Amino acid sequence: CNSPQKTEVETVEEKVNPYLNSPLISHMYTADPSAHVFEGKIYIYPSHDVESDVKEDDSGAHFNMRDFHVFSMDSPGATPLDHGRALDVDDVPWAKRQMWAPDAAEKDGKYYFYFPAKDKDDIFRLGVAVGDRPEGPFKAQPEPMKGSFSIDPAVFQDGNEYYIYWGGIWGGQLQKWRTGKYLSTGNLPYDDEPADDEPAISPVVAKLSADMLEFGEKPREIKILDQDGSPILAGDHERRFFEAAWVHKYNDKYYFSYSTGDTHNIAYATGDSPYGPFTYQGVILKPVQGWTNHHSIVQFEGKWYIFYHDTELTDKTHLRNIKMTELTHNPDGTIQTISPLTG
Ligand code: FUB
Repeated sequence: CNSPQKTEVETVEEKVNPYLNSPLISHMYTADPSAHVFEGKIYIYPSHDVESDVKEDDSGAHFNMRDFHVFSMDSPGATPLDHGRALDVDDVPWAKRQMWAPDAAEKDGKYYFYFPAKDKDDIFRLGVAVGDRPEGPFKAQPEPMKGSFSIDPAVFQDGNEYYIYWGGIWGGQLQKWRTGKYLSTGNLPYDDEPADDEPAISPVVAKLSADMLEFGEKPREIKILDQDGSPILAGDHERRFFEAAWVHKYNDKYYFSYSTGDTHNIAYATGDSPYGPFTYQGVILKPVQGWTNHHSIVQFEGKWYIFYHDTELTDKTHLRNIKMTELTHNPDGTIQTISPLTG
């Protein structure tokens, strides 16, 4: 409709918060969107949420996903194209269940798809699958990445180097690896956390091997520090790392962003190296509808965007829908906070 009144309203809305609050995909449930620009388009690698008969619990067993679809968008605001199933749990020899938040990277014209899943012993591992196109299909490696554990892999390319970040506490099992081996002392997902006055559990980073299929070095813990240089503590639930690691670079600074889990924020910390340490700066995205909060940040044609999810379509915490909105870096390098529930 070309009526002058409608045009005026649309212009105002666009200036305030373009795209915010519209599910990008509604023919299936999607979450944990990792977005990248490949071949001049935005490609989105989300989880594919499904209903299943597994009962809800604090370890997230009801997030019982089986496969992945890849989506592409010509530009922000366009309807994403569903490229169909890119990988199924039945095609991953080592994986049993819970195909959680994935990511992807491109190197020398090949595409590498990284995903967590529980192995036959119900321990989360990270897998890689390889394809010739950004949308897949991807062929999984027969074994998980050597020495891998926990969830939510995210790959960041810095020049010719590729870094993989990962980890998630509670259902993501990161706290069970504190000794270097999987050690579970109780049945509750929070049983193996440090005491409140100890440093919080660290997310992990490793450079990828040249063939992109394994860690290229010993994984390192990432330090997230307070402004005074002291570590964020395990009891500081408003600020400590929970899951959903993501890294982007802006004006030569590295931004490590993550979910605070049970306080539902996407927080961020900045540093001078992809390995950290990172100093806590604040909140990028306040809680969304639904328990989980998980995002990615990408630059497209000069503007920055955050992809995230909520439960607008279902109001069920395990049946989510992805969204996107613009993200603004202030002149001093801080990021403007987005409040999805209040606009
Ligand atoms: O989608 C399953 C899990 O929920 C992800 O791995 C977490 O980051 C949370 O979003």
